[in-house]
Amino acid sequence: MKTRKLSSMSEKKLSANEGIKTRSNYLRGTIAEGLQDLSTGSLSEDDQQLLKFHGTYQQDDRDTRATRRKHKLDKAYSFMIRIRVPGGVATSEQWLATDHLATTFANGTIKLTTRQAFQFHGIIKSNLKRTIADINKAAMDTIAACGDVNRNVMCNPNPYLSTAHADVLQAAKDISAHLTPHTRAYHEIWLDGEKVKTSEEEVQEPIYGKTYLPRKFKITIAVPPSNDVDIFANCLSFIAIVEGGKVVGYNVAVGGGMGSTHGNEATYPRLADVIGYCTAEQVVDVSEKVVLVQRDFGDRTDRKHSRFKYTVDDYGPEWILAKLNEYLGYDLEPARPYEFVDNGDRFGWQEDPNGNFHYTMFVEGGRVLDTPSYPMRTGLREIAKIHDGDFRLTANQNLMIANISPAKRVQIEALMEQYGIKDSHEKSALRLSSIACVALPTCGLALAEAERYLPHVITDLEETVEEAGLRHDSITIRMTGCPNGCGRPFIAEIGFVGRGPDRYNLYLGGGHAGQRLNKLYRQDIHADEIKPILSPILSHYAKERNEGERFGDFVIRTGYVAATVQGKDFHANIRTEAAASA
Ligand code: SRM
Ligand code: SF4
Repeated sequence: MKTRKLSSMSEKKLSANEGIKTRSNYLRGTIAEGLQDLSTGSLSEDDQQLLKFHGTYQQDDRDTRATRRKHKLDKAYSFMIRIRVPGGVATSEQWLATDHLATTFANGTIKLTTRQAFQFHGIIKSNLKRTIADINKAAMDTIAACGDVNRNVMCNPNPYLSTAHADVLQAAKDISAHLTPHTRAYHEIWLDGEKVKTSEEEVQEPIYGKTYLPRKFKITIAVPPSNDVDIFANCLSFIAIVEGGKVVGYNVAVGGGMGSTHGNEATYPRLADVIGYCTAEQVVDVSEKVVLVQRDFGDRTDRKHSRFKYTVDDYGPEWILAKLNEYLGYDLEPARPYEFVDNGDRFGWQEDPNGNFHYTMFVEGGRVLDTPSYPMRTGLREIAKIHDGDFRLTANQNLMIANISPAKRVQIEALMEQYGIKDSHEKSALRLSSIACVALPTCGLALAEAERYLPHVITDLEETVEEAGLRHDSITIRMTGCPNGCGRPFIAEIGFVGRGPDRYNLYLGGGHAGQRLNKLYRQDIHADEIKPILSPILSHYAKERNEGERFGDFVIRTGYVAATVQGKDFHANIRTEAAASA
C-alpha cells in the first residue's frame, strides 16, 4: 500500500546533505585544499560529509574533550578510516599491511567491524592521505566504506566450507564492484590520480548520478542455516538457495535496518521482508535495480526517514516488488523455503572437505590489540608472516584464520599457543555471542560506553550463568552506545542501548537467528542495575525453559516482554512497568 504522498514530498525542502552532494562535483568538494591547510586539525563541515564517501570520518577524543575545553584548547581532532573488505577476506599480506599502518599512523589497534571491515582510529590530518594511499598500495581501498552509497557487501566468511560458500563470496565481490562509485575524485585526492573533466554524468556515475543515494545502503548474503551476517538488518539481502552443493539462486529480502532515535517514534528498527527469488546469474542486476528504486523513491528531505526501510514501509513491500520487476524487465519468482538456526560464529577449529583447517577466534569487541597479558596483535602478526591461507573477518567482529594446510597447522598452533590465541574461544557462550559497537571515546554520536563496558557486564553476569548451568548456552547479547544500532542490538536476545553516561535501555526477546526484533523491557536503567535485573531472568530461564527453547523465545512466552512482529510495532505493547520507569 502506497502511503507516502509524492506531492507533499516534492514540496518539502531537500536535506542539507543533498545540496552538499550536488555542489560537490562528484565528491570532490574542497577536500584536497582542506588537507593542505595544516593550521587546523579539522576540515570544513561540508567536506566532513563528503569525506565519508571516501571512507573516513573526522572525530575527536571524547575522553579529553572536557579538559581541553577547560584549558581553552581545540578538540583533539583525528580521523577514523574504514577499509572496505568485500566478504571480509584479507590475505596475509593485507593483514600485515593493516597491522603496520595501525602502528605507523593509527592508535596501535585494528577494529574489526560488524560489517566485516577494518577500522583505524586516531589518524591525524597530516597523515590521512598517506594512510589511505598505503591502504591502496596493499590492494585494499576505502571508497564507499561510508557515505550515501552501497557499503561493504557482507557474506558468510568461510568460502572453503563448500562450493556454495565460494559462490556467495564471488557474488559479494561482484555486487561490490558493480556498485562502487565511478567518480575519479577518490583517485585524484588520495592517490594523486590524473584529473578528468567533470561534466559527463553518465561517465561519472552511471548508477548513482550526482546526488548518489538518499542515505547509506547495505547489502549482505547468507548461506542457510547460518544467518551469521544478520540479513534481516540490511537494506537488501540475498539468502542462498543451494541445490546439489551449488547456489542456484537467492531469495531477495528488502528493507532491514537498525537505526532509530530516542524519543522519536517515527524512527524504528525494521526487519527485511523476503519478496521473491532470483537466479544466481541475476543477483548483480537485482542489486542494481533495488538500489535504483531507492535512488528514485527514497526520501531526500529528511535524513531520519531516508533509509530504504522507510521507503519499503511507506510504499509497501508489494509496491517495491512491482517497481523492482518493472526496473528489471522480468519478474522475481516466488521465494523458496529456507531456515536459519542462529546468527553467531562457529568458534574453534573446522576442517573443510579438502582437508584444510580454519580457526575462528573470539575477538572481544572486534578490537585487535596487545595487552601485557594477551599479545593478540603480535601473535596474529607472527601468524600472518608464515600463513599462506588468509584471514576472514566475521560480521560478529571475530576473526577466522582460514585455509591452513595440515602441514602448516602445527606451526600455526604453536604460535597460537605462544601468544594466547589458542584458547580465545574457551569462554562462556554468552561472551562468545556478544557484540559491542565502538562508542566512546571515538564515536561522536555515543551517549554511553559500549566496547569498553560490555565485557564487564558479561563478567558480572557470568557468575549467574555458571551457577545456573548456562555456560554453554548461546544467548545473543549486544550493547551500543546509542540507538543508531551499529552492533545490531535490536535483534539481540538481550540488547543494551545507551541513553546517557552509565544509562541504558534494556531490550529483551530478539530472535536467536536474528529473525525477530526485541522489545523495550526497562528504560533508562543505571549500569549498576543490569545484574540485579537480568540475573533472576537468566536463572528463571535455566529452571523453566522448554526443551531447546531459546532465551529470546522464553522471555516472550513467560511474559517479560511482548513479541515485536515488525518494525512499526517496535514501540507498541511495551510493558507498563517499562513505561512507568521512564
Ligand atoms: Fe554504524 C554511524 C560505527 C555498523 C548504523 N557508525 C556510525 C559512526 C560512523 C558515527 C558517526 O556517524 O559519526 C560510527 C563510528 C564509530 C567509530 O568511532 O568508529 C559507526 N557502525 C560502526 C561500526 C564500526 C560499529 C562496530 O563496532 O563495528 C560498524 C562499521 C560497519 C562497517 O564496516 O561498515 C557499524 N552501523 C553499523 C550497523 C550494523 C550493520 O550495518 O550491520 C548499523 C545498523 C544497521 C543499519 O544501518 O541500519 C549502523 N551507524 C549506523 C547509523 C544509523 C543509521 C540510521 O539508519 O539511522 C549511524 C548514524 C548515521 O548514519 O547517521 C551510524
Ligand atoms: Fe557510535 Fe551509536 Fe554506532 Fe555505537 S551505535 S558506534 S555509539 S553511532
